Parts: sequence; structure tokens; C-alpha cells
Amino acid sequence: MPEIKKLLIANRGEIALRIHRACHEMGIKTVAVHSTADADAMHVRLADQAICIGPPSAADSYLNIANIISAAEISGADAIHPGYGFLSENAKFAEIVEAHGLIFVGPKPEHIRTMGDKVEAKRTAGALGLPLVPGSDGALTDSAEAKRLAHDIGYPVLIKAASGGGGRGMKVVPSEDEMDTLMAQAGSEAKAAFGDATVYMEKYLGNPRHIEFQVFGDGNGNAIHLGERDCSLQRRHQKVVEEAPSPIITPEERDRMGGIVAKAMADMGYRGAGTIEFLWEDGKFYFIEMNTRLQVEHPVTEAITGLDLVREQIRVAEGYPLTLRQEDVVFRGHAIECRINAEDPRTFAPSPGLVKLYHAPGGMHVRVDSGLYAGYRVPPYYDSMIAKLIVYGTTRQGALRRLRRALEEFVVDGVKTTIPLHQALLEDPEFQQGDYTIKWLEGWLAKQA
Ligand code: MV4
Repeated sequence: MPEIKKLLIANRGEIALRIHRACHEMGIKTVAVHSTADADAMHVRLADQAICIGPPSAADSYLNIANIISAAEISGADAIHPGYGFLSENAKFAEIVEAHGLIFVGPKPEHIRTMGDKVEAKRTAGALGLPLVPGSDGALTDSAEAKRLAHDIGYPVLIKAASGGGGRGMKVVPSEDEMDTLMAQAGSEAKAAFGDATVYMEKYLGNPRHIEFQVFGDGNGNAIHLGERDCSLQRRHQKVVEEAPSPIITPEERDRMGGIVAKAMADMGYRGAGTIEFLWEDGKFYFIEMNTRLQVEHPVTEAITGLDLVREQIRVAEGYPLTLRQEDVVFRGHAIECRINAEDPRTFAPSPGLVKLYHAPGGMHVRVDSGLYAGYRVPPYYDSMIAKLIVYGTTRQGALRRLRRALEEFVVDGVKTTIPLHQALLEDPEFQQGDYTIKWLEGWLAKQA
């Protein structure tokens, strides 16, 4: 087995720390890479080695493949973990890493590529037996075809960009009259944003929940699922709160759907961590996309399964079998994650700057993943998420009570944060009941004074 002795973390912030921690618990040395803006970041301080890979702009540093590969060669790293975002779902990068004789801690490049193309992803998912949203069988070619199809599916329909994801390049088409205009718009927006005008069609689901299954494969035909997360609470396609399990999924549904996704991953020979995203409406699941990376919200799954997902990723990358068989996976209790951003809690305007005071909550079943410290300056160049607060309780209600207590303890002075937003949200009866869909949070925000 090719043992990893030194791993380069091609990321920053809390996820770089998360990966560093798993490595040190496994006896693996770490190499941090950083932009000039991140010289004082916690991920740089903790790592065994740190290499500057460029100026603040991510395009010139965290996305600079040549500099990252050079850093791996100079430091003698034998593996690269991409974290999430940045190069994590770049198939070319995964190929280059492997071509340099380094272990890529992630899926096979071919699977990253397939799932990155949403049309290919749907085709693959359908062939593997996952339930799909009714829609076009592949890409749309012309608007006459689109109209015929939409007539059969029933309006409203949704036009999506094949290279999209995260909601970019989507158009809801309410009726045939708007098809020509909106289809052309979707195509040109997709071309501008992704360099690819390919679009496809789906029935528009009006008010679904976003439920995603965590999967893990060993790359040799074995795969398991680790249950679902409910990520419906989002604003402008940015998740705000995530929880596991979903308040509306029964153990029977979890086993049934989990069995289907695990079988699909086993059949494709998937390697590493993955997330299968579904929309859920009226008791039915509809596959929309697959993410071939570790996700921001993975800790809620860790909390209810007791599994260390980063450790598991590294072991699988080394060629070991999965630690657990499906029958050994036990779901216990309830976990909730709040994403804490350096933003104005009302306007969501970014609030970078000097952190004057920092005190993270602690105590039983409270986890904070963050690179923050007093005296740290939050740079303006990157994502505004500065911390994740994850609480666990034996019941959802217990987790909510613990979340309230933990948020009370949390002190971040100097920059504005979304902590007050989470505190207000927590007092809402509908949220407390788990009674929400993907549209709920934006409605709730509009109602706030
Ligand atoms: C949809 C949909 C309704 N119907 N597809 C948005 C991001 C991308 N991952 C898929 N998205 C959606 N696809 C059909 N057929 C509604 C959304 C959607 C959404 C999905 C998940 C979480 C939040 C969302 C917010 C708005 C729209």
C-alpha cells in the first residue's frame, strides 16, 4: 500500500485546518500552501511546512496548478488533498496530480469529469437507477424540440446549464410564449459564465426540500452511504444551516434511498467521498447533481455516524478498504451546523477586517471548525465563511437547545458576523418544527424587520 507520509493541503481556512487535524492524528506531515494575503492564517501556522504560491487573487494562488504542483515537489509531499471549492472538482487538476506520481485524495478524474457535466451526470445517474426529475434526455438542441418536450412535461419547466451548478444559468419558463427568449438567455448566460452554452430541461419543482446523501466508495466496487443531510435552508444558493438527519426522512426511507445510492456508487466503482443531491417533494426523491468532493457540511454526518470522513478519504486514497460495512453504520442522534460568515447579518454585505476578540463556544457535543483567532485579519479576497458551529444532541430538540446555548457563548468582535441571524432563526417556530423548504429562508428574511 502506498503510505502517505506528507500531504499537501491545496486549500485555506477552516477546511485546511480540518484536513491538517486528520493528518496529524494519522501521523502524516502537512504542507500548507497560501497566498500572500494568508501568510498569518492559522492553516499556515499549524502545518509542518508552508509555501507561498502567489498573490491574493485565488486565480493566481489557490487555483494556480503549476505553483501547487511545484510546492508539492519542493516539499516532497506524496499526496494532495484539495478540500472543497478551488480545485476540488477540477478533473484536469486530479489528472495532473496523478501524472506527477502523487496521490490525489479524491475521486477518479473520470468521475469528477462526468459529474461536472450535469447532462452526463443525469444520464449516468439514470443508468445507475437513481430517480430523475422528468426532463430532456440530454442536451436541448432547438426551441421547437424544447416546446414539444415542455408540452409533454407540463409548464413550468426549468432550463439549466450543463456546466452550471449552484443555481447559475437557470431559467424558469412559465409558458410556451417565453420559451424562445428564456432559452436563448439561458444559453448565452451559460456561455458567458462557463464557456459552454449547452442547456437541458427539467420539470420545475415548485417547493421542494434539498436533501443530499453522503456516499463513500473504495474505488474497487464497494460503497456505503452515511445517510442524508437536509440543506434546504439557503439564501441565494448559499447554504446557511444544515442538519442530519433530515427532519422529514424516516429510517425506512433512509435505508431504501441510501441503499439505492450506495449500490449506484458501487456499480460505477466510485472512489472516495461524494454527495448525491436530490430535490424532495411530496415524499419523492429526484436526483439533480452529484458533488465529487468533501462538503462544507460534512461534520453533521460525522456527528451522527462517529466516522472521521477526512481520515476515511485518506485511507481510501492509500488503497485501504472502507473502515465500515453498511451494516456497521449506525445513525445516532441529531446534528445541526450553522455557517458563520463575516457579513452584516441583515444586508449580508461582507465584513472583512481585524478580529479583536475571539471566544469559541465549547462543552459537550459542541464543535467549532474555524481558523479564527484574536488579532487575525479576515482578508477581503475569499469566501466570507469564518467558522462552522456544529452541535449534536440525542434529539433534534436537544440539539436546538444546545445550539442556542453555544451561540450565546460565541464572541467575535471587530467584524460583523451572521451569529445574530442564527440566533433569530433559532427562535422561529417553523424552523423549530423542521417545517421548511428551499424557499423558506428567503421568505423568512423578507419578513424580518
Ligand atoms: C431545481 C429546482 C426546481 N426544479 N430543479 C438550484 C441549484 C442547483 N443545484 C439546482 N437548483 C434547483 N434545481 C428543478 N427541476 C430548484 C432549484 C433550487 C434550489 C435547489 C436546492 C437548494 C436551493 C435551491 C434554491 C433555488 C432553486
